[in-house]
Amino acid sequence: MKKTLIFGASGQDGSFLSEFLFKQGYEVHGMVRRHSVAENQSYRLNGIKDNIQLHYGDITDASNVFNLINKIQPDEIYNLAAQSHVRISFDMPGFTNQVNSQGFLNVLEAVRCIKPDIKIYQASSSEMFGNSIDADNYQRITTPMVPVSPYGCSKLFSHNLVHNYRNSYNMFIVSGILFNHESPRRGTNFVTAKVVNGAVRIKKGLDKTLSLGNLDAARDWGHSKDYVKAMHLMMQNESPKDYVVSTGDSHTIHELCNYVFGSLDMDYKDYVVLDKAYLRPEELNVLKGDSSPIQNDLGWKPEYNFQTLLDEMIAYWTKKYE
Ligand code: G4F
Repeated sequence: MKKTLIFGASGQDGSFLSEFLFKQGYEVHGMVRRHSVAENQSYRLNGIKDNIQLHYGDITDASNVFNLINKIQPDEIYNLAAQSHVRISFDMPGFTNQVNSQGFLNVLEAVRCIKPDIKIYQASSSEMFGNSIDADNYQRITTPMVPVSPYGCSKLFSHNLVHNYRNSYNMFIVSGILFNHESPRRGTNFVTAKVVNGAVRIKKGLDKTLSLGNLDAARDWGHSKDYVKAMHLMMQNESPKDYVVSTGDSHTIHELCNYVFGSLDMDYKDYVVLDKAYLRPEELNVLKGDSSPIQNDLGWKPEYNFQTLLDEMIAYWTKKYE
């Protein structure tokens, strides 16, 4: 039985990946941070709590990371631990860097010293591209990476470490450049879940308006369930290779609001108000990824599209308020 250790197991992706790997026959271990409200620590893992071994820890604690890897001796490590909110990274650049950059370095150093043949997946991000875009309006692995947020900069540091450690020590490390991916498990301070939750609350008479920031930005949104399968496929590749994971379909926040409010028989223009607090000092304007290499090489294909993803989220939040 293969053993896996997931850093960031209690997040959206960590919880879907835990379920997926357990079904694939893995012994699944997850590191979770201590939270003062115990229920908030691992509620996304409720569906798999009997089949995952959870360990308290924090990726910024090098000795903790070392001891855990040494104890478990996993075959595969997935690093999904992050301060993952781009706007908040402007408020907390130091913490973002500690978790997203130093944290990954702690994992790499521990693996290099303990068992360098452990395979490592690093959760990289389309935020690393910043406002670079190819002439055909897609971002791909060769598009220059010029991040526009402390979050993007911290992810680029770790993306570069993937290549540095792969080349220096012949380790199997892959970087998955994932575009935005959502689900009913998405936190409500990310725009898809915020819009869906907000629209449902307005429909139910619980709120009157929804405050948002920049409505002109465009994102390539996929489903987290599809994207964790891509992570696993990349780890089964013959040799380590980085891939872009995306749908290739991009929509503005206006279009997102239009679809969600429209599905609930409302016009978003009657309810959405602009609040400067949600604007970013520097914005990434358009994301649209070319995932043809992972589709051609590894046979990955997303099952969800923009509409089916949002339909699932709308159904989830509607039921939650019943
Ligand atoms: O949902 P978001 O906060 O996601 P963002 O910044 O694109 O980052 C997500 O995707 C990255 C991959 O590219 C991940 F690496 C990262 O961890 C995260 O998962 O914002 C999406 C867009 C932005 O342009 C933002 O300015 O929505 C715009 N927006 C407009 N009003 C808003 C709001 N975003 C949030 N969070 N809240 C608003 O009120």
